Amino acid sequence: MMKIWRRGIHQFPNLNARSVPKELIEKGQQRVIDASLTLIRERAKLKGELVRALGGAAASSSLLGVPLGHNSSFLQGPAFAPPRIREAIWCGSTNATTEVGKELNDPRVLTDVGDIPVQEIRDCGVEDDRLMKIIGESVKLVMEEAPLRPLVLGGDHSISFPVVRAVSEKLGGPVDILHLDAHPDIYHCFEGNKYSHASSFARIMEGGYARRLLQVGIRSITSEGREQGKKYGVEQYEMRSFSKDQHFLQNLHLGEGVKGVYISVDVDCLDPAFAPGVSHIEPGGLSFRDVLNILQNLKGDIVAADVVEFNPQRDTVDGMTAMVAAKLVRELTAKISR
Ligand SMILES: [Mn+2]
Repeated sequence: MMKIWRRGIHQFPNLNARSVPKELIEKGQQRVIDASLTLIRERAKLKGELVRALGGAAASSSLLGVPLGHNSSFLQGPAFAPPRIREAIWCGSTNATTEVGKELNDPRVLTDVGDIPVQEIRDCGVEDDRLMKIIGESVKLVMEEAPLRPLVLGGDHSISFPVVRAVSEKLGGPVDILHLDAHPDIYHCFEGNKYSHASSFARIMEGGYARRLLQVGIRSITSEGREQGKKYGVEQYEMRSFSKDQHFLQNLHLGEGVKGVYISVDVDCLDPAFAPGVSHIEPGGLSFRDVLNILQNLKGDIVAADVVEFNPQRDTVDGMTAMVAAKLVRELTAKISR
């Protein structure tokens, strides 16, 4: 009975779509896409005007949520992460000052342009080729409003590809990427999906959007992951040799001679003891302080960043991982804004 019912609801969209003329569907999709971009454009404009009116900011973090989970190979919970992260940033259990003394209440340090309506766009049948372009366009709309710089809330890791592509296209050249993750996410194609969250860095490297890619925290890597890493000249720092690499990684200087530095933080770079609310529990990871040491000591112009793969459906009842993801966002904010 349950099986028939499930099959039933999934067939409804197809049945309905068949009775609607193709042109009408395309027109409807375009209207939804235009409305979505208008939403981001106007919000970015509003926040940009505010920050410029206050004056004095050369670079300013602006949150952009990308609630997308369908390119995950396992669980789709990261689609629900952006509102949970915002809630934890402002929950009041801690103050609004970052460790290095930046005030998050100051719009010149942090603003928020809201979420891309990913679900609404997908509901009208828009496929991933187009959805990825819409995500990229949204990132560019934020970058239009200097001094705003996008701090993207995922979402599964597939979103890093369109975000990095947009950043590189907008700045007119490649960036250096610091990628913290248990996994290299560099399969040429995972389970038939070129946009898989396990393939985002293959797309980034083949597109030439990064000069250097440093992957830190790696402890779940297949032979394909290593071969792909070699093919693209990726600097893969595995956890098994972290004690040896630690000093180097906690004193990085990136982005010179390119357009800047992009930081991508998969929450599962952390040991599950620190962040249990992720889809892929992978023991033997970084401590929260390891990550902060890497981020806080990094020298370079951070042009954009993302925090991805927090899965609220796997979090503890008190939302511990939401707080962890929020603190990563807070400290990245401090890193970007000046
Ligand atoms: Mn990962």
